[in-house]
Amino acid sequence: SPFEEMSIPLFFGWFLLSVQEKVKCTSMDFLKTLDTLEIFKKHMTDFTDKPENEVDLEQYFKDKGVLHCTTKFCDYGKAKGAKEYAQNTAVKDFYGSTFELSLTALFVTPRTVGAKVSLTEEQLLLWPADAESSVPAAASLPLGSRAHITLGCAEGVEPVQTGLDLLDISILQHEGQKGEQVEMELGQLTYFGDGRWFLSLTEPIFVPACFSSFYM
Ligand code: 2AM
Repeated sequence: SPFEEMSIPLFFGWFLLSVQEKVKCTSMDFLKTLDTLEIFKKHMTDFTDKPENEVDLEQYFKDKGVLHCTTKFCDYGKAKGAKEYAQNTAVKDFYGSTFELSLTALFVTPRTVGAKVSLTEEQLLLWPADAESSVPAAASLPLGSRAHITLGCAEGVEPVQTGLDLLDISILQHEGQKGEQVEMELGQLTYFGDGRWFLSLTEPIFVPACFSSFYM
């Protein structure tokens, strides 16, 4: 019935608790530093066709609201596998539970800025089996490789792009590409070409998050 359809949310995911502002500040600080680095300025044309101007990454990316790590995009039941996911035992058992997410990297592309989330074995129980393999080039990556928090999107870019950008970078890392590397205070920054920047955090950022769903 149409009423059953309505009980499936837009998406399931982990919603950050109490640390929303702290993580947003960390992201802003990273962007503020990144766009002042010589190595970034050298590759600035990835972000602007007017290289005589400076790029202000804090302005370039727009806030996308409440910080979360999507597990399953359900589109109110219309997405492939949505009903099966909503009925999964782990999903039902863990609904409303609090977890600790480990943010292990920050990444930037001309489209998105995000944080990579490294999932534990238990957290992987909530991860859909096809999250990576639905992107053919990413099918050989380990389960959970797409897990991320969208921190911002460029004008006109939808947040679904953040996970695709992370997969794109992860494929290069999986192939053993080294990129151009520089040290930053928070860890090692790598430039992979085409505006793709990846900061591997020396100390992961641990954040409390509630497994729940979003309807509106
Ligand atoms: P995000 O997980 O990268 O932030 C609502 O649109 C939420 O669902 C956003 O958080 C968004 O991206 C995610 N989302 C939208 N479409 C998606 C899709 N096709 N696959 C996976 N996640 C999607």
